[in-house]
Amino acid sequence: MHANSGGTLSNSASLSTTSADADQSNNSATVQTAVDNPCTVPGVTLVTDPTGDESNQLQSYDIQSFSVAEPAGSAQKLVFTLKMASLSTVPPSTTWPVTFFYGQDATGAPQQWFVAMKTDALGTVSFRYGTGSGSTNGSGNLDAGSGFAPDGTITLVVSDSKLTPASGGAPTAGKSLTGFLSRIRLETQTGSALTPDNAPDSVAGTGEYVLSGNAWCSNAAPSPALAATPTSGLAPLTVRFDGSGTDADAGDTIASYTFRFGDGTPPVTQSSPAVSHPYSTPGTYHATLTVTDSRGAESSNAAARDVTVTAGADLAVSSTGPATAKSNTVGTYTITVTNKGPAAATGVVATDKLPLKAAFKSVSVSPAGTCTRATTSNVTTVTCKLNTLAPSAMATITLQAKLTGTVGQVLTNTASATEAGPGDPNAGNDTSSVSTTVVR
Ligand SMILES: [Ca+2]
Ligand SMILES: [Ca+2]
Ligand SMILES: [Ca+2]
Ligand SMILES: [Ca+2]
Repeated sequence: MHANSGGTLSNSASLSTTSADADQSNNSATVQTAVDNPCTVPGVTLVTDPTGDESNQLQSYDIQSFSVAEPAGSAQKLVFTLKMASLSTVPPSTTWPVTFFYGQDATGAPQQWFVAMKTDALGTVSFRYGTGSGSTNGSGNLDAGSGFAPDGTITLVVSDSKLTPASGGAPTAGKSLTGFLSRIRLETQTGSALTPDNAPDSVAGTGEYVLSGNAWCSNAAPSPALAATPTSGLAPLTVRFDGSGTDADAGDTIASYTFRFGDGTPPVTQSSPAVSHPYSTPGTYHATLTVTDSRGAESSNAAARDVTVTAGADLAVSSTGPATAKSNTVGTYTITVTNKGPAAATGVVATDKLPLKAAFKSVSVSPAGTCTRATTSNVTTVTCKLNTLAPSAMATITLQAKLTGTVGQVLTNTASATEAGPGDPNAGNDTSSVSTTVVR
């Protein structure tokens, strides 16, 4: 489990049955897991230890706990916090270490390391690191920021690079430190020491810490990206918005996407990156996307797309004609083309395909229009230019043709309309047919 905000995670399981269950009080269980935050000192608690278990009854030797953190920043470093009962007095000739294993030594054996506060015989305080258990003075000084406080808090800051073993390279994100142990060491004479308190008491190293890397704790705000398809069209226009190009940054995911459509409708916040939104009214809309990443950072800017919705002109065609006709009689078809708007339609053309073998007789248009006709393979097509139709305007075409056929044959006349602009948002009403049955 990995979290950069401390707290408690709950996992609940429950069961149910379709048959009778007399006692439902024992059908669920919850496990709570405390989550330490490696980003904020003291960070992840590695070991806790009883109070008052130090052999010499001095609070300066009484370990309470120790922890590790990797605070946000570009510098790769570990911050250990060793909490003693008190350090209101700081005794001389003492080592307060945290030891652990990382990498391998020159023989291939696990490499033990220590980070420690030390006092010499005069009580001078130093902060040191090195290989081994802390019985030596080690390799060098710990980093700036190391120190102690009278309340017993010892802070030990070590650059990851100082923990470079003979084999394995310095610790980096994803690698583990293991076998944590602290044995307070009171030098009594050269080569021997008392260890008044140990944590764990068993003096067996314990635990594992997987490095997050300090950069992980420096959570960058996510950068939203928004695609829109289409970005223009006739009303009503349904636009699909897609934020899946959003960059959460390394090791992070996007927890929520908030879409604002720019048309006064409520924002939509969801965990998935795509949403479709209908625009019913012509206009230009500024749609935006903001996001929140899985570590709680909100985008500092919004990704945006402008959507242009234009008014269309919905032409509707209807037609009437004889339901029945005797062969070699003249039938009359009435075709109406209505512009249901909302915009004016330009370049309107109505086309009427007469039944097979029907012989064209006459055509007229009200209020105005010019018609031509052509015959191919015994089918005559009449084409009428109706020019511009204002919203709600209607044109009526009256067509006469001599109908021929055998008794029982069904003759079909089909009328349709097109426009040059601005576009017809509804193709379903652009065509109309009439069937005529030939009778005796
Ligand atoms: Ca203790
Ligand atoms: Ca102890
Ligand atoms: Ca992020
Ligand atoms: Ca239409």
